[in-house]
Amino acid sequence: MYTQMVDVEAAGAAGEEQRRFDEKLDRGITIEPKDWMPDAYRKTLVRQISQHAHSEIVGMLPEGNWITRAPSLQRKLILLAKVQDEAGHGLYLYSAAETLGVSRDELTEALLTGRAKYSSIFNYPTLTWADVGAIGWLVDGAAIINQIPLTRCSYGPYARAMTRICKEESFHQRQGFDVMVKLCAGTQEQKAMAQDALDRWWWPAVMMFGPPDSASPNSEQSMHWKIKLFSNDDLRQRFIDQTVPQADALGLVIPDADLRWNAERGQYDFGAVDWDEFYRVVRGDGPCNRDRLRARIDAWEEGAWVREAALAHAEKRARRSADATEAGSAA
Ligand code: BYC
Repeated sequence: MYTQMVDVEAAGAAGEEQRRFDEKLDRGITIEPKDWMPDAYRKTLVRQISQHAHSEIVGMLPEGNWITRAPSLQRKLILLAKVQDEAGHGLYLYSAAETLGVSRDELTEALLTGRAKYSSIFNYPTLTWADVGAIGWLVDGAAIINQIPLTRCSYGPYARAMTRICKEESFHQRQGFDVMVKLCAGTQEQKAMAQDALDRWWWPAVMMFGPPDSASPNSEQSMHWKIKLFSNDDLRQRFIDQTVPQADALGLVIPDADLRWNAERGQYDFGAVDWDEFYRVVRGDGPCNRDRLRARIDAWEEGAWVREAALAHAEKRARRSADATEAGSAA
């Protein structure tokens, strides 16, 4: 009898919390770390934000491959700055995930043991300098389209991290486009290199937005919670509509025979995406999955002494400051 009464009360309290949470979502008030939130909302955010953080960190690798081979000092400086920005994005995002009660070590372990996902796009190789241009233009272009709505997502720390990230992403995209402009205005060989990079990066960039809405298990709930504001297919269409005129301006051909303007819809129609390839890459069987993971594991292992030294230093400072406080209060 008593137990039952307690249950009803608890359910009533939870119902009240849920009602306040729903009201905040309705009124566009952000949810903050100490606010009550449904467990599933918290879990979804940890999943998405950590996958996003891992993508930034793994995303440093394909372009990092070209830092030592950039064609000029200026290009090298720009690329260094971009890759450093990506490390910073990873850090903002890991910090946002930590506000949900997971530790950085747990997240890192999930990445290094292959349990966590990261964006499929970073499992493709960067074979020529033009790939650096194509990544900035297409991959960062796709990232901006996906991430601008996230600046208005319902979870405050994620939304605020995204505001800062998006500002830097727009610089990244412009640097990529600028590389493509230069190559396309160069020799025939340079232009062919730019076309080859577009041929290889186009479809993986189209896939970045995730599976079609009809096969996206998380979309409906995430849109209800206002984590996602637009569906995968809507954002994919936006990316294609924005990018086709840019390819035209460069004088490059998008590798899709079915791509054409649909005046009735006011959007481009495009060909079938090879979703088998997408799932293969997401499952770990892309051209570079093993290399990417190996590089992250090596970096983690080689960085162990830095983490140990930083921890020892922090402990020493904490001990000294505690000793000083004790001495002060004894005096
Ligand atoms: N790759 O139900 P869905 C960057 C997974 S960083 C791998 O639609 P959701 C940059 C998905 O996780 C770019 N996996 O999921 C960095 C889910 O698996 P689980 C990263 C993918 O979450 C450096 C399953 O498929 N951007 O731009 O509702 C240099 C079903 O999908 C992918 C972000 O992370 C994929 N492409 O929607 C340059 C943005 N797509 O977890 C550039 C934030 C889907 O159920 N994330 N999956 O096992 C998002 O906006 C959403 O998480 C997604 C997927 C649109 C990506």
